[in-house]
Amino acid sequence: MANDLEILELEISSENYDTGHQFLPQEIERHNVDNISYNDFYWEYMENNIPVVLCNVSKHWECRKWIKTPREASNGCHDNPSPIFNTPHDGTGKSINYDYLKEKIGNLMVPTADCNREYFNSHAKSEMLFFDFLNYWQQKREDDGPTDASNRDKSTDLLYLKDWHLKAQRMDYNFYDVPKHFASDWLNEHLVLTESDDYRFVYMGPKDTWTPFHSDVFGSFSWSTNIMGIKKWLLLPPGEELKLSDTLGNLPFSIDEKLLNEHNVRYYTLMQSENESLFVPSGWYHQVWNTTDTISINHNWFNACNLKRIWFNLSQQMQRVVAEIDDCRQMDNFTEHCQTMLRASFGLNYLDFLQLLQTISTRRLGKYNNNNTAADLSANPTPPEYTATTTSSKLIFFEHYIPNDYHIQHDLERILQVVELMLQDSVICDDRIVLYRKCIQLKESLIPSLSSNSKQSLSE
Ligand SMILES: O=C(O)CCC(=O)C(=O)O
Ligand SMILES: [Fe+2]
Repeated sequence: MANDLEILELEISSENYDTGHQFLPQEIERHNVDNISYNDFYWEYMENNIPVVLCNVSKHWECRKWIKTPREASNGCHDNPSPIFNTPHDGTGKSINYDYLKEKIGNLMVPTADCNREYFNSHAKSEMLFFDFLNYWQQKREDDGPTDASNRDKSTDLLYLKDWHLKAQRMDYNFYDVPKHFASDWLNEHLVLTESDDYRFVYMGPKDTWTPFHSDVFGSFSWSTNIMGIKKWLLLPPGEELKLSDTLGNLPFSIDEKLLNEHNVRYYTLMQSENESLFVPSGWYHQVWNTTDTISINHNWFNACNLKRIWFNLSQQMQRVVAEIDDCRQMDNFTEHCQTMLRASFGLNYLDFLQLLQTISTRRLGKYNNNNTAADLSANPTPPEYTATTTSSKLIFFEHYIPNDYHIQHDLERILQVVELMLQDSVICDDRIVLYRKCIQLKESLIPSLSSNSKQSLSE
């Protein structure tokens, strides 16, 4: 784990970057996490919306203790020394440390998906106790042995513990560190501050569990770090998925290379190993298979780089909602009704989005009034995580990172650009009372600070 008091600066600058081009690499590139700067990752991959793998990410994370190496597994630490139990499915001889997991986490309720059962274009979901899931997994290993996936029985359940908000449930358990490259995360910054649902997840799945074809919530980015095992990913650049849609515009539930080749789809195949983080850009459809027993941690998020895409998706979804209930336009509170439907279908409505932009800008505007540097903060550490009391003045992300001044200014500029777009939206223009006023207020709060800071940087 990183030193608790270590504060790192997230430094971006505008120099040497020709962004806005969509240059797709031959294959997904890999960088050692220590050899790619925050600035290079920011402009080359996040801003251009290109996938990349960062290697050696999780070597010091506490959650490495969730697995046992072959030496630990055979030195008598295991409760169950059966030979099959010690023949895991990842070919590396590693196995899951069930006892440690039970002791550290406790018997929480966890969400699971049955990968052998499709239910409304998803896998059938249920909840179970964590210990029951671990017992199921342990039993499955013993029953299956190192067999081939093709002759596996599809009529029994194949449970995948996924989308588990473990960090939110066990706030004091520091089992991982967000890599600095992924630390500009407005979604979780806002949600953790306001104590709302977050997008920080743990996944645990036996060999052959999988996630169907999808793109991520709101059109967000995701990062996924493998703690144990190997995942196979098929990833499609935005728009390529349309080649697979049927006459009604529906996309397939599941894909494979054969289907993609038949439809001339451009795609990437990636085998993601232990300790590697994949950056999944906005709007890239993907399907994922656990080719071995796998544990991973992931976040969904957005920031200045993909904010416009999120707004575009939100407004597009709003247009669909409005069209769906257009015959009720005369009813009282039509817009509010649409907002409720939007939140139900998209997970976010206009007010939620504005609220998020408000939090993000208030905290960054506050930074100008309380200009702490990384050195100040290391000498005088702040309380952990974002809590409701650390709002505007303490701009620290995930306990370790502070953005440089250029970063803050850039964030605010991008927010202003999106607010300008929002002010052209027909739903916002029609609702002069709430939404339009909020947009104007936000715009007015941003303009003085941005113009004075750009003047300041010009005179320097
Ligand atoms: O690992 C998985 O099963 C799915 C992960 C995923 O879809 C993502 O990180 O966006
Ligand atoms: Fe995903």
